[in-house]
Amino acid sequence: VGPIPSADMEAFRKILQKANSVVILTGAGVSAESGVPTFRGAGGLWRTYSAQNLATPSAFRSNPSLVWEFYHHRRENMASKSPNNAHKAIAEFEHRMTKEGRHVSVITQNIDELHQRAGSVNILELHGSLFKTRCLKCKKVEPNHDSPICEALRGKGSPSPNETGELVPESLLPRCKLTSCGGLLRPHVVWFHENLDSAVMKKADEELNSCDLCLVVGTSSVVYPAAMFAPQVAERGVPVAEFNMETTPATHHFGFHFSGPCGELLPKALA
Ligand code: BJW
Ligand code: ZN
Repeated sequence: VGPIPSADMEAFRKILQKANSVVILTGAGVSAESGVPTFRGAGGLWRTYSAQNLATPSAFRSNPSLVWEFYHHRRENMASKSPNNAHKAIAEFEHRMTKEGRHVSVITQNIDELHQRAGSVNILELHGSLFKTRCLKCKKVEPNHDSPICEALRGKGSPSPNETGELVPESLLPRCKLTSCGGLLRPHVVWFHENLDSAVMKKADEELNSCDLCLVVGTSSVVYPAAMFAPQVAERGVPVAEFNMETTPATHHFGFHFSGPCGELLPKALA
């Protein structure tokens, strides 16, 4: 256990003003103020299931209909959600830094595309996207913002724990549009026990190894490998600042901890 991190915003801002390459690592907490539920907070269950139950290859193998209903619900839910002041502050910060010839990258665990919608450009999606599909047969990855993603899922996916809807037959779930293929599609997201995309991991490593300041925003820092990124940066002696409502198992690695909602903290920290 390291020393107690500082909450001195002026000291943080002095470092920020001199930084040339900044990594902003984000998690579900950055979207909480947009009304997107976090995984381990209130509202983190869908029906009676947690991410650990549904976000796995074995859940999809044994019940692709149930898993597609879960992702369909989350895709449809995003239509009424918008980027909040935290996403906006991050995007504006990147644009300002870029104009000054300095570098910012966002490494996000989120799959909701709210950073893109806020205007961030250098984004690495560690866990994929709600709005991409991957074909199990031909492996093709495609952007997909259709609502609903297929007719058979229209009106399905209610999160109510009492919901006992009929399963959708596999032939009516989202299918590959290549006529020669027609394979079953899956969400292009990273489930538990799956490896992260090696190209994305390589770019994330490059950003983490070359940054001279790191912000870690709204993540519980319990899911690997993302959980070790910011502690690794701190290990190199680079300043790391955590923005979270709570402390996390990683807090003691960091020089700064700012406690509160990131929609309020980041506009001040990055102004
Ligand atoms: C606010 C706020 C506000 C709220 N302002 N803050 C040791 C080493 C390596 C791996 C493992 C290991 N032990 C176990 C593993 C395996 C596993 C793992 O890490 N499990 C842990 C639970 C222990 N990891 C994996 O399986 C990974 N793959 C892997 O390791 O491959 C190698 C391997 C191969 C074969 C066998 C075994 C290993 C893959 C992990 C993929 C995670 N995928 C998910 C689902 C993505 C798709 C989907 O969304 O459905 O990603 S799980 C879920 O958790 C999602 C999130 O991105 C991820 C992280 O959650 P996050 O973002 O931190 O959210 P919360 O809810 O946890 O926290 C929110 C935070 O915000 C809280 O701190 C709040 O306080 C805060 N907050 N409001 C500021 N307004
Ligand atoms: Zn295909």
